[in-house]
Amino acid sequence: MSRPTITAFDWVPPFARGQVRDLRVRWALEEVGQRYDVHYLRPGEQKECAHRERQPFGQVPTYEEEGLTLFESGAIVQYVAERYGTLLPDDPAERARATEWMYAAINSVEPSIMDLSFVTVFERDKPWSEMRRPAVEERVHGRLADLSQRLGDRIWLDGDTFTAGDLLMVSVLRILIDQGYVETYPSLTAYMHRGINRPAFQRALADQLAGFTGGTPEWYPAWAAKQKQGQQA
Ligand SMILES: N[C@@H](CCC(=O)N[C@@H](CS)C(=O)NCC(=O)O)C(=O)O
Repeated sequence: MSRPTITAFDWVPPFARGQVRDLRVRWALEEVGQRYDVHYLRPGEQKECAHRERQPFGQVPTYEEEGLTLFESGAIVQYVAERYGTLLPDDPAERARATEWMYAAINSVEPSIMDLSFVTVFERDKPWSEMRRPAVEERVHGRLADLSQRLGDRIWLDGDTFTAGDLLMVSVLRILIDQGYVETYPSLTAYMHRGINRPAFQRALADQLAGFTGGTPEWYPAWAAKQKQGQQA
């Protein structure tokens, strides 16, 4: 079988390095031991027609193998888990439980975390961001507290076995790493670090970081200066 190809960016701003969502796909492929190729996009290329054929919203990641093109990081991780085995249990009921954690990660936990990223990064210079921050932080803490409560003393979400549900949940929690949110919950912090200490994750992260070889786009210095102003205001 030929290797799958994923898409990733050849440049993102420094704060986003190690956070682009092709990382979860790379991690899943590393976990199952499948080598892959990367088709790098320069900034802006994601919105061109050729890439929108792969990803209707003009984003990364995508996944291609013979006769199949997929978008949405969660769907890709699920496909990799099902295709190659090892990241989802064979037993149908256990598999369904692991799958529910995949959806929980991207549907119940990630949205509030992304909301926080809009307030603290992407829309930091907007007048409404500081006003929204308390409510957004409260929602993030609500999710983290509930998740921490459910995790309890377990090693992984469903017990002793790492699954695609953990892979996505750790990926989502890690968006907040070292910002003091996850770190409020010791068991959740330990869980997140168990995930990111896995050799497969470390390989995936190193590969993503090594891929940022493109030149800085000319719009970036002005954008970064505006962001800095927003932070000082
Ligand atoms: N729900 C999508 C979100 C993908 C997404 O937000 N990708 C970002 C990078 S992490 C992107 O391509 N942003 C560039 C853009 O929207 O133009 C997924 O999980 O695959």
